[in-house]
Amino acid sequence: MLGLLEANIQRVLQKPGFALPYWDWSADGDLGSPTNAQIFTPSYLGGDGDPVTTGPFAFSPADPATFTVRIQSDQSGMKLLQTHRGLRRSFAQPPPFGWRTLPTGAEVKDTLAFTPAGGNPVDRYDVPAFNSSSEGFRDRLEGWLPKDPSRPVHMHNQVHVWIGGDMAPATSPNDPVFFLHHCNVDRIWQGWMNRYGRLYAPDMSAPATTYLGERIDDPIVSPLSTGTAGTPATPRSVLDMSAAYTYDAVP
Ligand SMILES: [Cu+2]
Repeated sequence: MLGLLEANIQRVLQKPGFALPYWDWSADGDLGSPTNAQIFTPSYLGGDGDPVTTGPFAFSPADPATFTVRIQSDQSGMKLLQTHRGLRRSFAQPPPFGWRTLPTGAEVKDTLAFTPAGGNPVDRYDVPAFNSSSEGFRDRLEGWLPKDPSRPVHMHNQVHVWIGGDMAPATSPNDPVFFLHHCNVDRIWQGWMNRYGRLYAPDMSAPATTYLGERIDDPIVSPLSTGTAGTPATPRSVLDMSAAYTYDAVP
């Protein structure tokens, strides 16, 4: 999905060299007070508020071209509703619905170094039942693990929750910072693959009744996802993106 967005921005700008930037949120987590991070100044993505009032995504009702949110999820996250309003952010809210800080560089290192005991090398990536309780790199990076009642989310999830507002529900791509966040998640994944290899699970032996669309050679379930030749992307086809892009630095 990030590649599709990047390709469309390249087309609209007529700049084939345009690349989505990543936001290394752990560098701001290391600041201790990430509310003051440069990325949230008016010259970059603006600050927080309901609505956001600074930066390029500020809401100004008198301006017909102002940035607006048009779709939001309901409380359950299961239903999409129409709306017409400014972008919402609410930095550093208290737990359990918010989080005071961003993940740190030390936590990125811990996530990369995490090695489950025993098993096959691929078990480092993910293990059955491939859900939010599966001990492996995927759940660590997504931020479902380690399970800790006093600190329910980590890493990727923690960034969504720290920003809050529109970054919290399933419609979080409403906030442009979403894309910079997810480019960084992919960058950390690249750092992990540099260490351990291009490992992925589940493979095709996992039952399609439960895992169709998630197995290594399944087409990724999205009407929009296409590979480079117009064929559906699969997890295997996106394990090595070096033909499309590389990073200036990986953790
Ligand atoms: Cu996310």
